[in-house]
Amino acid sequence: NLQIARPKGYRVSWHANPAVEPHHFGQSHPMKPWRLTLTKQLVMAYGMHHAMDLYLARAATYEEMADFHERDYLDFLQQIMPGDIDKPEQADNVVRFNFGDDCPIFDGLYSYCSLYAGGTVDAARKLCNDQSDIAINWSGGLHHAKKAEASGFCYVNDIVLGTLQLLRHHPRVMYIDIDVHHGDGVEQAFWSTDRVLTVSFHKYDKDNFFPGTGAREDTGPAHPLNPGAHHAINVPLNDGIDDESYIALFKEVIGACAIVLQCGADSLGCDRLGCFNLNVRAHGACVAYTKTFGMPLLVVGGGGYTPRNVSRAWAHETSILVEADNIIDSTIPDSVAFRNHFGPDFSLFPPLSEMRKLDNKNTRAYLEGLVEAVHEQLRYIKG
Ligand code: V1S
Ligand code: CA
Ligand code: ZN
Repeated sequence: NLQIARPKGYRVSWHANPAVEPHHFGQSHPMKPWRLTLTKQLVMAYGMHHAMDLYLARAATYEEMADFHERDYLDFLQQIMPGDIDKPEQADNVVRFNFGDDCPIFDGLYSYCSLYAGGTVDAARKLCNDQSDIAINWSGGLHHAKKAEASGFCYVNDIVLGTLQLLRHHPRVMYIDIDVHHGDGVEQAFWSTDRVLTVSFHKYDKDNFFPGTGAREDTGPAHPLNPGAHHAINVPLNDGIDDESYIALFKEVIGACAIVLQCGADSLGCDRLGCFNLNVRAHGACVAYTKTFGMPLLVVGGGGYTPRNVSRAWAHETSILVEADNIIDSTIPDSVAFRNHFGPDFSLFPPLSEMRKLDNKNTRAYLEGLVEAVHEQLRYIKG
């Protein structure tokens, strides 16, 4: 078994609770918490757990979640049971809080939410107490949840809760979102403050791709007296964006001072819901670039609907964060549990961009226009 030396430069912490993993959204639902089991198995088979401090995540308390969420909503989340959804007395709240096919009510829902949220709050606190430099919670990253509304497989917005913790110690936080979907819940939560700069890269098609928000011109409330003006950066993309143009775009847009990085793996090629064409290494290159800033870094998961590739990406990204990416073998270890999921190639880096070739509908001129527009916007912020 490979022994990985603890990185000298950075202290990396891993925040997880295995009780998140057995939850089921339903047979046909694309969100599979089991992908976290697969990720953990890969990370352990590579021996990366030796290079991190491992913490069992606590459940976030009701009061912690009420830092962002309305109590009415949390009360509903806490008491609703799977059989209740069709009860007439619950109908108003089910509609008001947006439960249904995307956000089903399943067994243990409140426990699932409080555990993934607790992981991100714990991770943020470790950074604030200077007990960690890079804190990872792959079960978090649920960026669509609103103050009093579930949305897009997300119920509690752990990213907002983690960011609120960071704001207690850091004057400013930068939020970067490489999930294929727009990070609307985080953007909306910090829409009116200049202390959080949100940046989301996503597929944008107002009428045909969830959630339909995140146009380039949506940059924060326009009023000159509002401090949040210009503090939302949206990078709307078309289908099939490839490694080279995505990495170049990411580097052009992201400057210094990154803190919260959402690593939704549905921007990989061959994702069940996503429509980009990225390989595991390119997704990881965005993580590696963000790490070069040397700022305290909170890393969370997010989307990702082809579990074998989600776990490949998040294991690879863990190796980048613990500085073991040059040491580990690209062949998946024989010892990994569920190894059959990684066949026939058993590689950490299968050629995803070749396996379901999508036309790259992002022309060079379109991407250059995006970079220019973002740089123009940043001039307002850098002041
Ligand atoms: N794309 C997509 C998609 N697929 C589903 C879905 C499919 C089968 C099911 F049994 C249940 C749901 N829902 C959607 C999207 C939501 C995507 C959320 C992404 C989350 C994240 O990766 O960003 C972060 C974890 N919902 C929709 O497109 C809405 C509908 C418009 C179509 C699907 N039906 C089920 C609801 C309404
Ligand atoms: Ca995104
Ligand atoms: Zn997504």
